[in-house]
Formats: sequence, structure tokens, C-alpha cells
Amino acid sequence: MPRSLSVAAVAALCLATAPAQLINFPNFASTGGMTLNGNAAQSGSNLRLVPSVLSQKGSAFYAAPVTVVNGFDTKFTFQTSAPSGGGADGFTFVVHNDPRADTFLSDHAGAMGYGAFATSPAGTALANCLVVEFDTFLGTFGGFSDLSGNEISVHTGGTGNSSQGEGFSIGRVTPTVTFSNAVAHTARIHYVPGTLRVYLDNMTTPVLTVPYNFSTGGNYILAPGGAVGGLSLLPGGTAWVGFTASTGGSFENYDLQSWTYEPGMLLNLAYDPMTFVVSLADVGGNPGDLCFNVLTLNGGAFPNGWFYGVDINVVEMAQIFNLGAPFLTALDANGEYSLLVPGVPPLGVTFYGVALDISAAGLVVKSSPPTSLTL
Ligand SMILES: [Ca+2]
Repeated sequence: MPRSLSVAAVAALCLATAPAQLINFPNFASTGGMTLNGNAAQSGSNLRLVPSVLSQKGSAFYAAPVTVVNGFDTKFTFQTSAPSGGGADGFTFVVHNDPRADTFLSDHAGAMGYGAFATSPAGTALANCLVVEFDTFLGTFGGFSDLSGNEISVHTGGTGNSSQGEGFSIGRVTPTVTFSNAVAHTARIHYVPGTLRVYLDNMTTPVLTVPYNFSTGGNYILAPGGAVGGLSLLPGGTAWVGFTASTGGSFENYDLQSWTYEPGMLLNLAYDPMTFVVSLADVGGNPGDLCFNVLTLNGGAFPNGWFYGVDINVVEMAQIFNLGAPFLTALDANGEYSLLVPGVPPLGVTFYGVALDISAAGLVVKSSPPTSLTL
């Protein structure tokens, strides 16, 4: 069978199947795999981060670190209900490498389960973290500096403590959609190194775009501003991910209805002039998944519409096969694979590496951003 048909077959698989996810809770009829802390508890098929009761606090983390460094795409559906006093205080999505790991929980009320009160012991607040607040209470005192009671704000203190004070915000927005109105909403948080995007109900147009990189950090938006560094991640570029929430004098239920999380995959294309080998290395995939790697001369053909136009050069294809380098193989225990193509690549020509990570069940999991090389 011509190899081009194999490409088409894999492409057809892309179209026919929905992406699988590393973390995939279509609901929380089971909270297996999660660590629940404080007042967080299962509630029917939801994960109730906190109940509509005075002065509650809760957190829920995935019980193992996940890869974040290469990027991630996470979506969750949430709903508030039973508000008292207008409802408060809000919930957060958190990426962190605080030593308290998946058992972390701090103060209630305005601290939203991740920050701390001025009177709390040192070290109460979450350190070494990136926090996306869904803040439902307009705090205008004590350094809160909220602009609304319907505010999405991204907070970090770099490797130090973070805080609910908006002085720690590197980007915020009051979306037109009111998200604490006893109706289900879906949020998407998409990070590619350099940019964090937050979506609310509309999954294609972000409500908030924040320059940020786990390596180099971001910039505070409130005076006096200034740069804040990135995080110190766990080995392999992993971190803990999950949620915190709280209530205070005003309260409401904060329920998670579903959650998916998919780490991004990184592709490194390089040429070693000493060994005459081009390497196309996948990093950050799911161990055991099949990985479909190609070299192509058409960088624009991937990932959008690539299945119409993938143009593996005949000579390159011959190189790959004549030398026995498999372009469809399993990712190793670290979720990595290096396609090694011996031979001097064409000089002065830009060529591209592209890859798909395909789950063991035959579902296409994710694509890598294309990477290019010109010698
Ligand atoms: Ca806030």
C-alpha cells in the first residue's frame, strides 16, 4: 500500500474521533483519582468544592502531578447555586508546585482557599503557583482591589507566595457573561509557553489573554507593576493541578460538573552535523501512545487542514523507510520518542517536523506544533 494512503488513513482517524484526555471526568459520579481537602466533597455527580454554608473552604487536586511545561488545554464545567448574601467568594483553577502538593488548602472567605489573611501564620498562602480566580465577590478593601464581583484574574507570586490581592494579578477581565448565576458555564484555560488564554462558554474566542511563561513569568498589571518570575516545576516539567474555593459571610455552592486536562506535546527538530542525523523528538506525550511523525516541506499543512495537504517528500520518505526509522511507533515510558533520520538534509530548504500522539485505543490524542529547520 502506498504510504500516502497510510497518511490519509491516519488523517481520517483524526476526523472521526474525539480527542482523549489525560484527565477526563465527564462527571464526578466518581472522584477517584482526585484528592479532596477541607469542605470539598462529592455531591451527586458533581464535585462540590464548597457548600453554600458560612465560612467554608475546600480544594480538590488531581492526585498525581501532570505535565504543564510544554503547554496544556483544560476545560471544566461549573455551576454556582443557592446564593446567600449575593453569593461569595469564588473558586480558582490552580497550577502549583507547593510542597503541600495535593493536600494544600489555606484560608476561607476572600482568600478563596489559596491566599491568606494578614493575621494568618507565615506560609499559609499557596507558593510557587499560577492561579486563575473566578472571583464572585467585589472586594475593595484590604488590598483586594477587585473591579467587580464577576472577575476572572490570573495571580502569581512566582516561586514565592501568591495572594488574593489584585496586586498579584498579571491579567484580569470582567466578562460579559455572569458566571455565578446558578447556570452551568464552561471555562477553558489554554496555555502555550508565552501565552495563557481563558475562555468562558465561547470556546473559540478568549475572554482573557495573558502573556505568561512558566519559565520566565509575566508582568503585574497594577501599579507599580514590574516583572514576576516563573515557577519552579517538578522534574519533567510537571506540577499539581486542581481547584480551590471558599465562602465567607456570604456563600453559595461551587460545583464542578466535569473536567478535562490535556498536556501539550513538544517537538524538537534538530540536525547533528557530526553524525549526519536529523532528529525529530517528541516530548511530553502519554507513555504507550502511538506517535505518528513525519518530515514535510509544507509547514502550513499542519495542524489545520494538514490531512488535505501533507506532502512528505518522496526522497525523505525513502530515507525514512530505507533506513528503517519507523514514523509510527510507541512513545516510551517517559512519553517520548525520537525519530532519527540519517543523511545530509537538503541545504537551503526549510523543512518541518510534525507529529500526532495517538492513544492506544486508536484515538488521536493531540498534535504537536510544527517545528522547522533550515540548514
Ligand atoms: Ca480577585
